[in-house]
Amino acid sequence: MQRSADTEKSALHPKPAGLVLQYGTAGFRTNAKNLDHVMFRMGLLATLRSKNTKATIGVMVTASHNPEEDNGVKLIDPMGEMVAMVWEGYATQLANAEQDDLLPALKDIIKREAINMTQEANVFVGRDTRSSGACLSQAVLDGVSTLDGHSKDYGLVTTPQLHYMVCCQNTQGQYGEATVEGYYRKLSQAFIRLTKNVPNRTDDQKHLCVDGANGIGALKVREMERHLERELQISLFNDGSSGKLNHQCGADFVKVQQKAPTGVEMTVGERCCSFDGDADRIVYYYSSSAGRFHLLDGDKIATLISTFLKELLTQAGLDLKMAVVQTAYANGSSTQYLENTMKVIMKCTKTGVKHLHHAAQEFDIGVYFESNGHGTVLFSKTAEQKIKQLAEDSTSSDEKKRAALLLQNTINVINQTVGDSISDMLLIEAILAIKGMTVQQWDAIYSDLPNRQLKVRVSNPRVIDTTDAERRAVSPAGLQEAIDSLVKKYRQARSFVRPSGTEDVVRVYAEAETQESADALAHEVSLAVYRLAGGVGDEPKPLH
Ligand code: NG1
Ligand code: ZN
Repeated sequence: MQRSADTEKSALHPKPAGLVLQYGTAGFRTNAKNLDHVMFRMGLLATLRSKNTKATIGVMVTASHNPEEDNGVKLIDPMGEMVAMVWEGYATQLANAEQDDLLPALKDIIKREAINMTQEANVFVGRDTRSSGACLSQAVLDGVSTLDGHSKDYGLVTTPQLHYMVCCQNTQGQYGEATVEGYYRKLSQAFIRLTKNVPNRTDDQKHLCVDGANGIGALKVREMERHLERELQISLFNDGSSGKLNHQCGADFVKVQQKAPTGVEMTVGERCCSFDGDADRIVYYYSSSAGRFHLLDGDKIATLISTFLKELLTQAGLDLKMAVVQTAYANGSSTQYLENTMKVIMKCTKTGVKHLHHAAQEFDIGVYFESNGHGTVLFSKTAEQKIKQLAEDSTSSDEKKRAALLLQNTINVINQTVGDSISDMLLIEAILAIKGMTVQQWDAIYSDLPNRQLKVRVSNPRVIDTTDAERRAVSPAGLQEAIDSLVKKYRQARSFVRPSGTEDVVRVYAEAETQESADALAHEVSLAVYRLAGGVGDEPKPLH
């Protein structure tokens, strides 16, 4: 951005004066009409990051589970992970610079990171199905070309697909081929290898209802289907042909409302799942004969996957350290079950995928899931090597070899870069097939404690400061004491509060022995927040 022509280009993507946005838990996210300048500037920033890392960087245009009118942008680092924390700071700085301050802001980043501007840059761009996506991703591409970076526009892809492409590109194809077809081939071949030899699998067992949230996941499931050779038979609902994105459907709706999405024809006992708007989350569910809705969220998914992996490790005789990483939102029953019955190493981190991802990297095998269904499994290089060696060892027993081969194909079905609805779906379907398990049997592994999530409006949510992976509040004064004494009133109760990283609210979580208790506790804690942390608007009302 030295030349006046470049300044002119940036003037084509002007910033509305005074608008302030924050690179939050999941990047920038707001109404699409306020994002053109942010996109252009993220194109500039991704180009700098690419020069800085000498690697390809990704820019995904999406607002995930939020309404169609919104949009957002996330930056992807070289190995397919979320962008490094300091660069989140640069992103905020750059997005908020007034028009005249843009050049100095860029120069500041270049200086601080000692970026060699003659270094080549390469940026991958993708977008979800939002109507604003085409224009906004063009703004990103304009930003990249302004700094003479190369770019590749993948067009409509899921968020995890773009993460995958970035990782493939930067590992020179070792992780896979950096094409959407390559992604389908790698995942579906692994899935077919996992399920093909499972005896007596009926068509009924191969059947799954998928709610595509009227988003990109639906399009991509359709494209992938022909690679699955009918080993998985999908009935796709909310495919975007008529309904509105994320409206009354999708993983977030199902998890938060604890009810079935509209538009899905569920028969009793049938296995169903919902993706979110950019296909990086998944939850499962079914309805029982009594008409009751049963949700299998990220905690149940982590339990199924880690149990399966632990059994395989035992059969293979491999001594690998496996852990499950959760957040404070994990249902207490899941933590209890994994820790005490399964004897798995448990970790709790702050909310936000990057925290879970980093914690999971510390183990040979790290299974991480947020309760909302975002998660994946990470395998260390050592783990992958040991598994490979065993699979190729001609002296090992049949049982060990079988376990090692299953582990190898499990690794290949997983998108290790980030949570991925499609990859997680294939993994879960394969595990259920191999274990000969119904969705009801999976659900019965443990029973969720009833819980409730509420939001409280306060003038500044940041007055709440937390510690211990967000499970305790250190400020404002008296709040934690108030929560502690409310929790004592109920059996098996737990509650915590934290400022949201994506909305201007305080989130309240409560769980207890009964739904009535969880609801009452959540309400009472909301009142404490309202009174002690500067509530605005009407006082929170009881739920019943
Ligand atoms: P916030 O708004 O910080 O609670 C929400 C989710 C996170 C994560 C991010 C990013 C809950 C309680 N919180 O964050 O888990 O997924 O959005 O999308 O589900
Ligand atoms: Zn998402």
